[in-house]
Amino acid sequence: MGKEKIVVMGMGYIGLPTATVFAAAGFDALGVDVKKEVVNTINGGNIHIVEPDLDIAVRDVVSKGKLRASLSPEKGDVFILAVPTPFKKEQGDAKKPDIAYVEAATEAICPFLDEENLVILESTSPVGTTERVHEIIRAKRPDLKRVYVAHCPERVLPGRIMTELVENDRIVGGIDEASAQKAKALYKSFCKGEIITTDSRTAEMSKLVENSYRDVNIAFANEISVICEKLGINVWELIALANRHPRVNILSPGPGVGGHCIAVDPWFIVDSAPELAALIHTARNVNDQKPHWVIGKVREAAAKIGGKPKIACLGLAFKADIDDLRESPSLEIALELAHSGIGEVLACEPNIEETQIKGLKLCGAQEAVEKADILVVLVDHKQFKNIGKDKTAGKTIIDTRGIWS
Ligand code: SAJ
Repeated sequence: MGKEKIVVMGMGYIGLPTATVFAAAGFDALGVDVKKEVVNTINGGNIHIVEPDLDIAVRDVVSKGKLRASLSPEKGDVFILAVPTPFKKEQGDAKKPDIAYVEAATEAICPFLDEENLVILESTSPVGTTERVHEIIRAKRPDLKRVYVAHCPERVLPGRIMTELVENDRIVGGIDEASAQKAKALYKSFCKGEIITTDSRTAEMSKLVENSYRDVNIAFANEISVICEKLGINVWELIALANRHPRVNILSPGPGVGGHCIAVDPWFIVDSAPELAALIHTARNVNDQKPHWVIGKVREAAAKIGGKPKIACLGLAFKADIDDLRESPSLEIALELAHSGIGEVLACEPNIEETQIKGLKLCGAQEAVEKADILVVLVDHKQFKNIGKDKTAGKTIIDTRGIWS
């Protein structure tokens, strides 16, 4: 495939790095976003998200004129949809996927499509969404005889995006064989991993299953941790021992599951086969319950101490050594404790420079640990691992990540 023009819809955690690696591979990339400030930031050679090495790569391709950002699409050879696929904010137990952004982005590119263009859906999507993209294109552009459509789900880990984009294997699912092959040839331009082709529904399900597999296994660890607490067993020692078995590999319990992927994607499977997805559904509920269990533990500890104890919430991000607060159970716990009035919350997030988050005043780790009566470890940030036992002596410790256990 020659060096063509690529239009990427959505300049978020996936769209921007993807447009950037294509631009670095020699393509002319246009990044489209609905937010003017995002477009301006990128055109200035800067980035609006925190991700190692992305800033250097963006500055480079923007300065060479290989990546531009715009509020609206243009004609191109390849169109990549990298927009959010959240669930609907409805009350109730099970949650429904919301593919409105995918539909809107597809409609937005339709006027710019030409014969033989390739359209790729990268957003994590419920099974059937790629076919829906194809349907919209056919309805809006009946004049086009041949447009190739494929799904190529992203699988990169936040914090390692620039490495994993290039090195991970990729699954490419076409609405037909020719679409899959065309998409495979495209990703070969920068992807060092193996590119495996299938149909679009299998590719969609594969991505959902990968994240659900992790969710179910974390739920197992979380359930074990709650049972161990009741039985007076140190769960971290227990897991280390059980993992000595050659075919056992229990993951780590925590305060709950956060981020925008693992806590969301399993619902897409539950929604598509509610009566068949009992395990996946239960795992979601187990992980969603864990923050409430942690809050209960803090309440018990506070009641034992009496009065209004000082409670240090160590870490607010959804996982270690990042600044991402999306769907973070740690932030949920800290906010709930602050609102409950059971004590004074000293919240601490070393990866964030702001002094306040959602009304929660932030302080340094040292100050929080020194002043607090109760230390709640919510994230296993490296800064907390180094806090010595002498600093925590005599305090009540609720260590949800096992860094001091
Ligand atoms: N967590 C635990 N215990 C563990 C592992 C994780 O409690 O043993 C928690 C974390 O603290 C965090 C959440 O789970 O709150 C998710 O963290 P993660 O590091 O497992 O995954 P994400 O959400 O950062 O990225 C995942 C990855 N998927 C898989 O590993 C199967 C990534 O490869 C995907 O590309 C990404 O979701 C995505 O975009 O879908």
